[in-house]
Order: sequence, then structure tokens, then C-alpha cells
Amino acid sequence: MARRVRLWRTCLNNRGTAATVLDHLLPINVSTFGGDIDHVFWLIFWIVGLWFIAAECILLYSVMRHRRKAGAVAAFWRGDTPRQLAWVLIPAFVVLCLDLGIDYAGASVWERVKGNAPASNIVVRVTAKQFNWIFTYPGPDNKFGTADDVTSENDMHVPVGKVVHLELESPDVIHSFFVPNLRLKQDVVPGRTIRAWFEATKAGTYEIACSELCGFGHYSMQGNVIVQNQAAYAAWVRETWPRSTAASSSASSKN
Ligand SMILES: [Cu+2]
Repeated sequence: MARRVRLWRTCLNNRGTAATVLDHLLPINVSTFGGDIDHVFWLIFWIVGLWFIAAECILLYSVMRHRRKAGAVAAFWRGDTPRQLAWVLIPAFVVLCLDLGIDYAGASVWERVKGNAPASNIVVRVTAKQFNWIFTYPGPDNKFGTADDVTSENDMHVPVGKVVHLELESPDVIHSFFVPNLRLKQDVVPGRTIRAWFEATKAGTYEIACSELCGFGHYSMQGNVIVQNQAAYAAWVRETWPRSTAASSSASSKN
């Protein structure tokens, strides 16, 4: 018991400890905008959580206080008087205000994540198909649809600390590209090229999941984002990508 009290006291004394404990409930964040996403997540969690507890307490109190008594008949209220109406209007107004508060807090985060992406020369085309992920790099000429494009199945290599642009496409059904550690989730819709971006802050291997039920093999639609330090990424490019064709293609265009 004393130990438990001490633990609680330590928690209360350490500023931010409660927040740190809660942070462990989420996958570790390795994205530059992940903190912003988590901030909105916790804001909604606390608002909805406290509202839920308050509503359940009122419900429980009412059930206990007005439980069936011998001879008592339940009253039928139509909400005719202002006092009765207030039970509906006041909570509805409070919920509206909380909603607007969440919208206000989330707007700047939405703008940062979904607005104009920071500039980058690293672009990866992500093709989501039943049932795997194909990652296409433009190759040394930096153009898609040319002979030096590089494709990789289910593994996406990216350098740490660099903005990466994604072009998401699907040839069949709707999928959703989800990397929990990057706090990135984006639907992939047939017939459209949807852009997204991220900047990873820590080297490591992070799971990709398809988070849109897309068919029998949906469960197996897994992949990895392999975030590498600059040297390791450069080595991967050296080993996997063809040599620069800039010289040969400019030579052939002259002919
Ligand atoms: Cu899928």
C-alpha cells in the first residue's frame, strides 16, 4: 500500500509524468509532425473521455435515485417547459463548443500535414494493389516512367531527416497507406494520384499496414518503411539503383 502511495506521489510530483505514461500507449513517434497529431489525439481523448464519464455518472445517479418504487409510475416528459428543454439544449450547446474547440486546435495541424508540403527532391510512387505495396523510385534521371526507374516490393527505403514526398496510386480498389510510427494514414483511391509527405526523425524499421478492408488478402498487405542514416541510404542507392544514365541519354538525344 505504502509503495502504491509512493508511486502515485512520484507521479504527481514529476511534472509531465502522467503525459509520459500516456505517451507509451501510442507507438513511438518518429515523424516531424507526429507530435502535432498526438496533441490533437490527446485533446479529443480527454474531451470525449471526461464527457463520457460525466454522462455515465449522471445516468447512474438517475437510475439509482429514481429506481422503481412500489406504486410509482414513470413520468412522461415532452420537453415543453424551458427547464425540461434545458436538459437537451445545454448539453448540445456544450458539445458544439467543444467541437469547435477541437476544430480550432486541429486546423493548424491539418494545414501543416495536408497543406503545402515542404520542398524535397525525394519522391516515391506508392502503388497499393491487392495485396502488396510497390514502391517506385524515379532512378538517377529523377523522372518516372523511364528505363532507370527502381521498384521495390513491400520495403520502402528512405533517409532519416529528409522530407519524402509520396505519390499514392491504386490500380484496383481503395487501400489505405498507414504507418503508425510516422502518424501517417492516407487513403489510396483508384484513378487518382494522392500526394502525402513525411520526414522521419529516427532510423529504424517501421511497419506499414493497409487500413482499408480491400479483399481476402487484406491482412497480408504489410510492408516496412526502412529509415536509414545518410551513409546507409547512400549505400542502398549505390547497390540497388542503376548507374546514372544522364550521360548516355543526353548522348542519345543528340543523335
Ligand atoms: Cu489494401
